[in-house]
Amino acid sequence: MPEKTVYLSLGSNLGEREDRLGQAIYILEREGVAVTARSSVYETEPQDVPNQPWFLNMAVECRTTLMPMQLMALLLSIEKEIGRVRRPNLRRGPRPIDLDILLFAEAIIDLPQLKVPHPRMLQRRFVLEPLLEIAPNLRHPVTYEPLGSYLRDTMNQQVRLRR
Ligand code: GSY
Repeated sequence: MPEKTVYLSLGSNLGEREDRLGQAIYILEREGVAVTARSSVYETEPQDVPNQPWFLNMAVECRTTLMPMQLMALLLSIEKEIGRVRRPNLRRGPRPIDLDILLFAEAIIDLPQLKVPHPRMLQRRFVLEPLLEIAPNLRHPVTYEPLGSYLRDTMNQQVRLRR
């Protein structure tokens, strides 16, 4: 498969959160995925599941020859590798690392195991803010709207740059 540009969201709300983001990037590169841009790290209010610690989130741009399902399998294996190393018995609590495919070139994928663009990315400030930092001109492959136009509706969600 020819090389494609993909965007990933990284999040952690357990333990040494910043180390885990760095570890995920290290493993991506170790496995042959070139990380070509990385956003700042943001401290973000938990969405979906309340009453859990705040997350650190960031976005990365990558170049890869993997197929979408292969990339997803790699992300799952990285989640396992990081989770297993640091907290073998904490399976249902907050996750040490979460890795999501946001965009895979211009692809639109609607499989039970994988949906791209990420179905909730437009409602999540913790995704949009880091993503727009590294790729301010991206458009959504389904709506063709600039991604920046979705940010306004997420401004009630708290996000701050980590210093
Ligand atoms: O979907 C990724 C896991 N996740 C997050 C996250 O990464 N950041 C914030 N702020 N809230 C979240 N809720 C879930 S689930």
